[in-house]
Order: sequence, then structure tokens, then C-alpha cells
Amino acid sequence: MKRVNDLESYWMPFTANRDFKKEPRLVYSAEGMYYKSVEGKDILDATAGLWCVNAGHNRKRITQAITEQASLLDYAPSFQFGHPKAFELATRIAEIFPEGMNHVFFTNSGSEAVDTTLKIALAYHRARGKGTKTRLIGRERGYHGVGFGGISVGGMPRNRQYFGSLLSGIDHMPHTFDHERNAFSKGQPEHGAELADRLEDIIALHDASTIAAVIVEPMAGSTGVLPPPKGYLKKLRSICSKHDILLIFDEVITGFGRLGTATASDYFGVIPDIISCAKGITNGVIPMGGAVVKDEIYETMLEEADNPIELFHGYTYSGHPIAAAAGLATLDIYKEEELFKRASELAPYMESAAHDLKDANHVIDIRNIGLVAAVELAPRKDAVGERGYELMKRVWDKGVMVRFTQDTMAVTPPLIAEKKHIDQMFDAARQALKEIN
Ligand code: PXG
Repeated sequence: MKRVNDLESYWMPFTANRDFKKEPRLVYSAEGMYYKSVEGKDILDATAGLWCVNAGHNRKRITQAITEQASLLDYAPSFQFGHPKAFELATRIAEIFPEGMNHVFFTNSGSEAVDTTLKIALAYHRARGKGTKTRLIGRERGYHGVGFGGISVGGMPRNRQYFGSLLSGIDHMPHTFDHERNAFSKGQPEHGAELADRLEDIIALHDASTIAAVIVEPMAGSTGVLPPPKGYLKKLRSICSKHDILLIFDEVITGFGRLGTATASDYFGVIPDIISCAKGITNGVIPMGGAVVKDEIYETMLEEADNPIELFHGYTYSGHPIAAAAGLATLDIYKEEELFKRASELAPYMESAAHDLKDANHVIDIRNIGLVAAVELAPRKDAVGERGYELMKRVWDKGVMVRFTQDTMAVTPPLIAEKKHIDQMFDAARQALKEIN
């Protein structure tokens, strides 16, 4: 017979279900920097949920906005009808995103945002009479969500290998991780700008007339925190411009303050043609994402369309009223509390706290940028990821939630973090590292 609270029915995403269900880690409530576990223990959130709760948990302004919105307008169709808050949110996003990127297509997740950017890129070239430009170029160790578009351009073998032949006409640039030359870099690593030139090789192979877009995370987050080498993104930008290829930045993680600026484009001073975003757009409270495009793309699509409907794409919940209300309240908080600036002021402290772990057991690399730090451990022989998984559980037992990608720990706290929280995160990690073999 099934118990009421049986854990079996819920098939958890990206989780070792069998192991989790033997020893579940369940949170019940959250406030500010902390979760409370079902056992009543405070758990410091060192991951901003999943890189999304940038303003901290249970912000009254957001919960009030969504409550009011739910009783005012619970839902409105997004095709052929609209409601004011979706328009207002798009305008507010355009205000803080790079200049000349003033048009936002709303989605419900980062995966949908990414697939939307790819579809816009293809449709745009076709609209301007360059319909042969259909290839999409991603990068090894890229994570672009879990839609078929995203896993096709993505570069994480396990996210691809189980799912058939994926999209055709895809190629990948090499990743930029170079342990030998760049280990223990602070901020952007010195070496690797020349890897952008590999894009020229791919273009030579396929010809630019067949390539629509290149998509990269300006800072690869979930594949282990890989800040771009100095000069790399600028090179990518200039190669793309030279060959009339759109450059897409996947800013699902970096958008809305993670690096101490509204976007990573801003941080690195490189403006792409399309940006995908999600997560911090609503502080993670209500699902939402978006594709933000350069004016020229939007205008071309509108002018050159062969149908009154200029883009055959959209979601039932695009610009959902409650998500839009959450987004507006979230942007108010970011602005009034100057949270992006706050993150950039705290970043040096976190950098030094992270790099202080250099001599701890098993540590082979430490990387950081903005309010992001990663500590990479040597994998156990024939058991990649096992040591990291064990460490994650140990750190949880010490009252801190961190994320692991294989043997790399990522620390990405809400932007409201204080120095004492940073200390608590790294102290717990240091202690746990002493305890595992
Ligand atoms: N692009 C990037 C760059 C992402 O980081 C997505 C797209 C997909 O977003 P959705 O909303 O469809 O999940 C992401 C998501 C981790 C972690 O631990 C990272 C993500 C999701 C879950 C865990 O690093 N990023």
C-alpha cells in the first residue's frame, strides 16, 4: 500500500533518485539567506536555489506582487491578446540590458529561452533572404538547457548521449578550460583567447553562408564555472561580425547580477546579437525566461515577414501575468537595493575566501568571477563525481547547500550575502574536505 508521503511517485530531475529517496534532503521553508529543512534545521543557501534566487528568499515585495496579481488577473492569453505588465516588464528589461537590445520574447524557462534564440536566428536569416544560413555552432562543455535545440548545441556528453541523433547541422567549438596553463586563476584566465580562432576553422569547413549563429555562455556555469579567457569573447564577436553570423550569449545564469553587472555582456564589454535569460528574472519565484534581441533583428523580422504573424513561435504562458508581476517586483528590488553593485563589492571577499582553500585536501583548482566560485577536486580513480557527491552531502549535514557538477563545487550565493555567510560556506567546505578520503 502507498503511504501518503511516499517519495516514489515524484521522478526527480537530474537527481540520483534511488540514493536521494533513501536519505532525502528536503527543505520546507526559506527566508533571506536560509532554507529550513523539514527537520527544522537552518541550511545556508550557497547556491541561490539553482543560481536564481538573486535577491534572497521570501522577499515580501515579490510575494505580495504575485498575490495581488493572482487576484487581479490570474491568466491572460499571450497570442493575439495581452496585458500591460508583460509590456512593462519587457521595457524594464530592455532598460538594463545592453544598448540596442530592446525587444524581449518571453518564455517560461531557460531551456525554452535558448531554443527561442536559435529559432529566431534561423527565421531572421531566412527573412532577410539568407535562408541557407542554417547551421548552429555551440561549444564543448556548454550547457544550454534540456530542449532538443539546447542539447544539440550543448556540449555535455551525458545530456546528449541518451537522446538519439539530436538536431542536424550542428558543430562545436572547443571548450576553454585549460588546467595546465590556468589553474588557480583569479577572475578571467590569462591563456586561451586563441581558442576563439577555432571558429574560423569551422567556418572554413562549412562556409559562412551555411552558418546562422554561434551560441556560448559568456561564463560557462553549470559545467564547472569556466570564466572566459581574457580577450576570447571579443575575438568571437569580431569573427561572427566578419562572417555575418549571429552571436548568442546564453545568460540564463549570468543575467541579472551574477557577475556584479546586469549582464555578462556588460561585464565583459562584448555585445552579442541575442541574449537568453531566465532564473534571476523573477528571483526564481515564478518560472520565466526570455530571448532579448537587437533592434535590427526585431525590425527585420517585422518588415520582411511573409505573413501578418511575424514569428510562428510562442508559449501558452509567454509573459504570464503572475510571472510578469514577479519580474517587475524583482527588478525593483535589484534597483533599489543596488544588488548588482553589492555583488561586485562582495566579489573580492569571496574570491579570497575561495582561494584560501587552495591547500585543502583533494583541491586541484579554484576558479572565480563575480559572485561565483568553484572548487575542483581530484576525481577518485575510476569514479568521477563520487568524491564531489560525498562532499555535497557532508556540507549539507553541516547546514550549507552547495552544488556539485561531478567533482567541482560551485558556490553562487544570493547577491544579498554578507561576509559572515561567505565564511560559513567555505568553513563548512573546508571541514568537510578534511573528513572525506
Ligand atoms: N542555459 C544555461 C546557461 C543554464 O545554466 C539553462 C540554459 C536552462 O534553464 P532551465 O530554466 O530550463 O533549467 C541553464 C540552467 C547547476 C544548474 O547546477 C544549472 C542550471 C540548471 C540547473 C542546475 O549548475 N542552469
